[in-house]
Amino acid sequence: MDEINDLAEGLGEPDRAPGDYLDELRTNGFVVVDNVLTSDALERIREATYREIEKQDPAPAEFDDRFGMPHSITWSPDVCRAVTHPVVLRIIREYLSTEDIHFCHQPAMTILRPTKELLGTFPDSGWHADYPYHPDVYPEDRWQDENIYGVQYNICIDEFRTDNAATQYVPGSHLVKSFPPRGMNEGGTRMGTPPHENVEQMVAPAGAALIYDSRTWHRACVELNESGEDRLAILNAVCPRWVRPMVDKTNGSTVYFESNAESGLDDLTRVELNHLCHSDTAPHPDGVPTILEKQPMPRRIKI
Ligand SMILES: O=C(O)CCC(=O)C(=O)O
Repeated sequence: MDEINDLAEGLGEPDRAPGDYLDELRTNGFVVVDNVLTSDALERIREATYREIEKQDPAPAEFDDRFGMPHSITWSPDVCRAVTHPVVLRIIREYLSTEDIHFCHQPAMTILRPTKELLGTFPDSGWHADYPYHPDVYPEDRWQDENIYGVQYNICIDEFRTDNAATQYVPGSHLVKSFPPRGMNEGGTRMGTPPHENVEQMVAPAGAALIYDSRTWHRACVELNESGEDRLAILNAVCPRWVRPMVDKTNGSTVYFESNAESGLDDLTRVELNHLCHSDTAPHPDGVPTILEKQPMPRRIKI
């Protein structure tokens, strides 16, 4: 894999060669790419995020919640540079076996609040695979395909630790090629106890990126944020460009182009961001499964 020399402001150079990360992702379906953002960039992203949170009326919940602050590519040039990190994108393009990738929603700054009422509880549900491996988009019987149609690219703005709700996941579950079994979403998650005996957490330093195969079973575990502090992360669902977006991205694109955000970016970041966030969906190639428009889910009838 090619070495990458030019890094935009605020981007760090990962310690290992890109091919090492790719090998680990291919072996485990998950890899932590260290040093994607410098500590200065992290601090600027935190400050920009809290400026946005302060503008919210009504104010978001302070505890037991995880919410998104939209339009981060408009209010933070560091987010623009982070989501276009050339080493991470090279790894993802190789893993998805295509140069032509895009984001299936606009980069999502998420704030996971500390727990209060949920402390010590075991809430039901939350286990899922990521886009496009959703039951209403890519039905279960078609997952036997050997190709891979999505990875998640999450950037840790704060350290991900076991005591601040680092994402729970089941190592190797992408190889099962199906949704998490229903039992995983019933009766709460007790790590180490069936059916959650193999659950681990995606622990990583601040400034690292988590890349995982979208078929991986995983869960946001707000009840485990005992740290008393927020845990910030930027989430991205990355797919080949022929995979239709998860949501309508046009409002995000309009807000971005109507702002002055582009003028603060270097050319490489601007062009890559336009491609990932604002380009049209490519035509469906031959020989790939149909990724459906979101389907209404059948209502569960209790007998
Ligand atoms: O924020 C988290 O810990 C979970 C993220 C997640 O579920 C996702 O990216 O799909």
